[in-house]
Amino acid sequence: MSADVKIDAQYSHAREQYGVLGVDTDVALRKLATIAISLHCWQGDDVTGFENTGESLGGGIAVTGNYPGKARTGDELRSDLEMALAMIPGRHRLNLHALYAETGSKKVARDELLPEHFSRWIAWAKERKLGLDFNPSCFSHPLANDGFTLTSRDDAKRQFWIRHAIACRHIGAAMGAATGSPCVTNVWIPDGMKDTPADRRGMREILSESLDAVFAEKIDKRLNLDAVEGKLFGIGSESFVVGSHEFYYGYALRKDKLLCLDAGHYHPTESITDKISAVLAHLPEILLHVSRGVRWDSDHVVTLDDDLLAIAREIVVNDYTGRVHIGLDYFDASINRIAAWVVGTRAMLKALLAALLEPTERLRGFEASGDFTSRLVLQEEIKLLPLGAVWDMYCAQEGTPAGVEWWNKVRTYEKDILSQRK
Ligand code: RNT
Ligand code: ZN
Repeated sequence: MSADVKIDAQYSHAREQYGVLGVDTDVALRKLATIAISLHCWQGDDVTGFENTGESLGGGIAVTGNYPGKARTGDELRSDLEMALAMIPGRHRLNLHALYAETGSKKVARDELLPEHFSRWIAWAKERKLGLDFNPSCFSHPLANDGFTLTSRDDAKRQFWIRHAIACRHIGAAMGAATGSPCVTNVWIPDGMKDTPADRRGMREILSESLDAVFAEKIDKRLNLDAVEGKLFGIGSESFVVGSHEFYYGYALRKDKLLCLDAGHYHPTESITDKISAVLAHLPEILLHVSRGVRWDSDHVVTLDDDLLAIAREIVVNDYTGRVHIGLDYFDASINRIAAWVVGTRAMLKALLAALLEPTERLRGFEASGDFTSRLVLQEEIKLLPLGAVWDMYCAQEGTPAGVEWWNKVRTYEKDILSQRK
C-alpha cells in the first residue's frame, strides 16, 4: 500500500469512529487550518539576536546546550525558519524580538529602532503571507545588567527603556500595516529581586508609571495590540518580580491590554489551563506563551503532554480561537534548533486537533444532567481514538510530511547547511 492510500484508508476508518460520537473530522480539519501559531524566532539562535555587542543572555532566562549550527544572521535565521515552516502544516506567524533588528554596519541604539530596521523581516513575511508579532528586548544590554529596566530607580535608564518600548509599539504597528494583520507587541521585563524586597509597593508604582508612559500614545488596534507578560520568578529574581501575574492582570483590565499567560511563569504545579476562561471572563483577548517548564521555568520544547492538551482544549471548546493569540516560547540549544520549532509547533497543532475532535456536546450534556460517571467514562474512552490518522490526513492535505519523514528532511538540511556554520 502506498503512503497516500494508507493515509486515506486510515482516515476514513477514523472518520467513522469519530462519527459515531457525533464528531465530524472534516469540519475539525477545516477549523484547524484557520488557527495560526506564532513561532518565536529566538529558538533559532538561543535568544542571541544580531546586535553583536558580545553581551550574554541576561534577564534571568537561560539557554543550555551547544548543538552546532545556530543561525548567526538574518538570512540564516530566515532560511532555517523556512525549513521549519515547510514541515509544519497550516499558515502561521513569526514572533520577533527587537534584538533581531538588521541595521547593517550601523549600530542603532534600542531606543532609536525604527520599522526600517526590520524591513527585511517585513518583506520576507509579506512574501510568505506570514503575520508578524513583536517584543521589546529589555535584557542582554548594559543598561539592563543590574536587573532593572522599566522599574529602574535611575531615571535615565528607566527613560531609555520607556523609549525602547514606545519604539517597539511603532515597529509593531508598521508590521501590522504591512502584513494586514494586527501585530501583538508583548512587553516582558525581567525586573525583580534575588532577595526579600523592602519596598514592593514602590517598585510596582514605578512600573505602573512607566507602563502608562509606554502606552500613552493610542495606536490603532487593527495595526498593533499591546500585551503584558507577568511571571513569578527568574534567575536572580527568585524572591520578587515586579511584573507579577496579579499586577499585569489588573493593569490589563484597567488599561484595556492583552494579558500574556506564559505556561512556565507560575508555581510548578500551577497550569495556565484554568486561567484562560477565568481571565477571558473579563478581558477581550489574551496572548499565550506556550512553553514547558520542567521543575522550573526551564523553557523546554513543547510536547504533546497533558498540560498542552488541556490548554488547547480550553481554547477550542470554549470557542476562544478568535480571542486567544497562541505564541510559543521556549529555547533549547541541546538539539537541532529547527527540529525544536517543528516538534513544538506540531505538538501545539496536534493538541488543538485533539480538542477539535472532542465530543464536547456529549460531555457537557452529561455534566449538565449531573451524570459525572458518564462524563468520566467518555473522557477516558476518547483518549484512545485515532487522532493520529486524522493528523496524518491534515499533513497530507497541507502538503507536509506526515510522520517522522520531516526529520529526515531537516537532517539533510543539517548536513548540507547547518554543518557549514562554524
Ligand atoms: C521570559 C519570558 C519572555 C521571554 C522571551 C524571550 O521569562 O517568558 O517571554 O522568554 O521574550
Ligand atoms: Zn514568555
